[in-house]
Amino acid sequence: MKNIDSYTHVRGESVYLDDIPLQAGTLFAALFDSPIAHGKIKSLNISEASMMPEVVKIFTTRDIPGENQIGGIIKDEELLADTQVHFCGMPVALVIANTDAAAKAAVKKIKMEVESLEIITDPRVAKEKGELIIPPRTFQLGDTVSAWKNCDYIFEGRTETNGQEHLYIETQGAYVLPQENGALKVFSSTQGPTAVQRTIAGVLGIAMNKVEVDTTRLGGGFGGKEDQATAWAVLCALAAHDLKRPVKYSLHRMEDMRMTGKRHPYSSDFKIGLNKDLKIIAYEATFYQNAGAAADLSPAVMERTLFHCTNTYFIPNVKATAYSCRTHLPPNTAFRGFGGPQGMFVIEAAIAKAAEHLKISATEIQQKNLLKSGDEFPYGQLAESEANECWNKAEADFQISKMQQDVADFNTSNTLFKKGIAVMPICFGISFTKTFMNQARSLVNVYTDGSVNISTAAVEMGQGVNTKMLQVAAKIFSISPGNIKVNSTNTYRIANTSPTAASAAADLNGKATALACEAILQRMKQVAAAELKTSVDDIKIKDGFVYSNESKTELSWEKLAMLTHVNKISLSELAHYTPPGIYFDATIEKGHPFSYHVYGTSVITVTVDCLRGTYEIDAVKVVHDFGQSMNKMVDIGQCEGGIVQGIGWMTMEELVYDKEGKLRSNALSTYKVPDVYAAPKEIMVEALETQKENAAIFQSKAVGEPPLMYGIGAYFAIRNAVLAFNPTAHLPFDAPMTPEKVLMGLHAQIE
Ligand code: MTE
Ligand code: LUZ
Ligand code: MOS
Repeated sequence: MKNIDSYTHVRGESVYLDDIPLQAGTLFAALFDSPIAHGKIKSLNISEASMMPEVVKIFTTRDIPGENQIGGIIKDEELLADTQVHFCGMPVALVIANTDAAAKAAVKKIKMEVESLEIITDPRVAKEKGELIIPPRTFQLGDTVSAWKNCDYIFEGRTETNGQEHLYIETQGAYVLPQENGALKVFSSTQGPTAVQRTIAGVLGIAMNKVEVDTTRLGGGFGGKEDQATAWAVLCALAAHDLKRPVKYSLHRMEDMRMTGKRHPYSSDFKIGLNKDLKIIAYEATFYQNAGAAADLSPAVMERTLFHCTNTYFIPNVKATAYSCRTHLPPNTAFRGFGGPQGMFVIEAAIAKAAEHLKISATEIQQKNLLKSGDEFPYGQLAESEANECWNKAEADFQISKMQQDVADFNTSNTLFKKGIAVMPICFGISFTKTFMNQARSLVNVYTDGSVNISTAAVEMGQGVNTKMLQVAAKIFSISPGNIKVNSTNTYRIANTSPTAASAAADLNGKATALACEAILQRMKQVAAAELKTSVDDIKIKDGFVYSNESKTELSWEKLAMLTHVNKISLSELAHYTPPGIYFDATIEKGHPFSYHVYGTSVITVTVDCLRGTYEIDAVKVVHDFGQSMNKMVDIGQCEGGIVQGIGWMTMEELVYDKEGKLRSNALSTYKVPDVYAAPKEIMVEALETQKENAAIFQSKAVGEPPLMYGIGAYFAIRNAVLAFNPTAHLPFDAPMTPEKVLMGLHAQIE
């Protein structure tokens, strides 16, 4: 089934936040944000700005009726700076004007004097100074201290992974309409409508039941709107509540890049020990997460780094410690993979280092240590592994060894161009690691004409979740998809929602939708049985008609809907779903946090131009564990997008903050994302054929985040190509592997 949005997307008819027709009297917002990363506010002068034509009001902390607080996990983030600024881009004053241009012009007239305080941008420095968001956490399995003795080889090293700009096509924004009795209707481009609702209530000091948040779809979120869509909606709500007029704020791209947090940069240390058979005996890692100036989702992101620190390998002795370090960057946030990719890069770097010193291919170490079913993760859960199945199918379908030989042959006969190859096996846990967040509700209404309306907590952001919700209802009711509509996500229809995140939206909301549909179907079957004078067990609905004892009747789905209503039986159901069997005890850091894991193996080949330092990604070939995909087009689209996004993070997207904490890569002229030319020449995604049971909706495993991590292979493929040119190249494990770094690496020697 095609993505149900494809028709309106192609025709430009899909409605995003900026497409909502404006009510008469709508006001526009703009922010004065801090130009300095850390300091005491000495004075804030808004008088000249207030006198500007068309300016209606300028809001500062003094105008906040409730709490000046937007922190989700920890209440450590002010909406508007009060006495201090903590990062460049921190909101300080909100200008409301009759036009967008007037609001922006007035911002330029605001003057702030700041007494500078020390600026920290490096997470290791923050850790040394005791600037931690939460106490450190350690995951442990076996005993590394005694295991080192049994290792024949031990390698140590350090890695850096940089942040990543989300670059959703639709920037952040919100539009708030005041309603009667002090209520607000909020249109927000958010992955988390409930977080927006709760935070508006807190900042305004009103009850959550007065805040209706509605989200039709996002032009991409990628985690950047899980938490960080909230501030803009709250600012609009603050003004709309006060002025009793509609208020809109849709960020300019440069404002968005400057003011919002990104994927967390990490600096990490590793120590890996292997025996003669290349079994990894012990692994230690220390992660320094650059959280930025406030917690945001950093504690949860840090936790997932620990969960994924051994990627898809079984290592009997592990000790991994993570620090969430407070710096003066914008608070960093969720980004596809949520700390997992950062953890996985480090173990892959450790394996690469071992392989390079042992003069073997990293694939030998990787393959020997893949998880088997029953192996224990460092957090206590036992694997139901597809790691070997994916690797073996990749070997069978793509002939990895032959590909490696072809690369070696090419490299012997070419001097200025070198090819590189790397294999990247992945394993990603599905569930929110905060166990209570794994719940969802779905409201299904069947109308008397047989048409169906579904509301869930899932937010459509291009990942196709609405299409999947529709498929669930179409399959259970056995009616035409054309008879079903999926509603916008709305906190008045579905309350207390988890954000659409953790790749879990289709599972959680799909299973809730399935429960709701089954309950309605059961009632309708009872009505049909009474009407046809047979037992419920003999009734089936197939392709829009009631079947009695396997034979088609005159009773259509539409007639049955009306008949059910006339019998005073409800055609609506609100169902609640929470996955069974997951728990985690943070006091011992053990449990069964994930419903299941998604596995896969990618093989990446690249060609490096050794004169220029430029490179091309030749091919990415993947065997991916879909379970049994309920929508191949959507799921392969998720793989392709994730792969390219992962390659971008690892190779070309270079986030640059200077020592003053100012973002230098603050526009698309200085921040390069993969375009169609930089994307791999070939992407091939093969499904691992398996009929095994799993906990996913219709056995169709979550697919949103895992494919991003295939992109990590691009880093190591390029590294291998550089080493083929210059075996003593100086190449620290410092991602992204930009053409500049490749060029320096190609021609520099290890000191
Ligand atoms: N795909 C598109 N097109 N746009 C997005 O913003 N976000 C990703 C992924 N795929 C995203 C996307 C992220 S970060 C997540 S967590 C999942 O989609 C969320 O949706 P799901 O739970 O329905 O997979
Ligand atoms: N968000 C979250 C996530 O709040 N908890 C998670 O475990 C998670 N995992 C991946 C992506 N977003
Ligand atoms: Mo995705 S990082 O869970 O929004």
